[in-house]
Amino acid sequence: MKSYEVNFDGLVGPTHNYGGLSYGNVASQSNSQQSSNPKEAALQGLAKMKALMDMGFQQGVLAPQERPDVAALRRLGFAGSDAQVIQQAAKEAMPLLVASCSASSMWVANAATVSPSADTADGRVHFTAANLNCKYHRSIEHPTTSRVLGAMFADQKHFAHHAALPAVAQFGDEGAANHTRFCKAYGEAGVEFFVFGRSAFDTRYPAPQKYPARQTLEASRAVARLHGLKEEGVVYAQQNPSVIDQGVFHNDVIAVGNGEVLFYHEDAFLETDKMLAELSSKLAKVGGKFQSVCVPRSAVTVDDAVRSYLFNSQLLSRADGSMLLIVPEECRSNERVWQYLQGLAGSGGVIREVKVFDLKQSMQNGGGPACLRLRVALNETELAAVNPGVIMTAPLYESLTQWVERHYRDRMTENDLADPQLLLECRAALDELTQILKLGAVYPFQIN
Ligand code: SUG
Repeated sequence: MKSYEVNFDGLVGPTHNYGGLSYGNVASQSNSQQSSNPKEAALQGLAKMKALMDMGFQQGVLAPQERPDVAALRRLGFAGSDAQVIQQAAKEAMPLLVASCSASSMWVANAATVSPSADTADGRVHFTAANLNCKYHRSIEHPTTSRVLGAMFADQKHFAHHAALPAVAQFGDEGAANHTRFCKAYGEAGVEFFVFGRSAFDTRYPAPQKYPARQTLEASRAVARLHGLKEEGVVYAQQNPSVIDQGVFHNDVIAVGNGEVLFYHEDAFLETDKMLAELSSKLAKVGGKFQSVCVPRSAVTVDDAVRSYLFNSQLLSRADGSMLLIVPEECRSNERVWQYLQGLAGSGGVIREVKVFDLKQSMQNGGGPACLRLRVALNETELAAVNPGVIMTAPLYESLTQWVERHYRDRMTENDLADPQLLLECRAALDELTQILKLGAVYPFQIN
């Protein structure tokens, strides 16, 4: 049976803004308070989805969340009408209003961890929504994420959904951003690679000194258990704490994998040789031949990687077995990175082509091409069971583009977030979106 990797990209929501909310994420911190352009952000994302679809890849779309999250503000004690809740928060606790307005759900690599049916004990595709509990503005995403994923992958014969892990830092879980799957073919059993930043219960593991390690070993192990993964199909590795301290807040900022290939920076992991050997032997047991492409620090520094998002790229398999790397424009503007990429594509190795996309609006908050997509490996039968409303087609691209043009503002600053009119605009837009994507009622304003 045919199988595919389907990339579901997060549609950027209408409140996209630079709130400076993510300590440890260099771009988020350094662009704090700049004015943003939500319309341009959404159109940049849609252009990437369209381009991948046009190249023949399977492409889907994941809806944004309801923001401002008035219900979240009410849970923090703000009361009255919706407009009063927003105005009171703006007056008394602007950072909480900003957090409740973040469009951070666009980075759907953090929406969930997904295990394809070939790896799981019950032969279904398993999803665990990420609790994202390191940052308040992200910790409020998972209830809606679960409803949206449930509406996209509704058929229980093929899809199993798990609620987010317990909402404490000891089970900090950032979803697929710290998870990669290696396989010979998408429909065959593979090796799932979980990368954690620290252990919550075992003091033998080192931890970063400056910035938080968002993913714990205990969270990764819990996800593997929930998904029914076999020990011989799983590898755990620790992120190098010193790169977290240099701004590598997720593993997908320093490594990316696809098929039998891991593309990574020399400084990305601890005990790299042991990890590579385990990946290689476990992949060999399921018939695969592991290959790694290491980028040496002499060619590209960790700082270059963080600034350019070289590794936050999409590594995609082409029909002839070679691979294509989708990188952000920032890679072309970094001389060392661009020189490295030219050499890589021309070296006769597995990565033959590099394509550049302008995702500046998202990049300025620390979200590159890979952050914007959630990968779901599906066989033909499973793909046919996905809600067809969320699969990208030329007509869907047209209607989403027009929807953005109709509903989005082209400028947003902190002051705009306090405008109660923004809430009405967003709700009107999202109500229409659920009809376009045929999701049913998924937002708090639609179900309460
Ligand atoms: O969680 N930025 C996101 C970026 C997530 C990128 N995802 C992956 N690497 N997979 C984060 O730090 C910034 C929001 C703000 O500051 O307004 C933010 O949430």
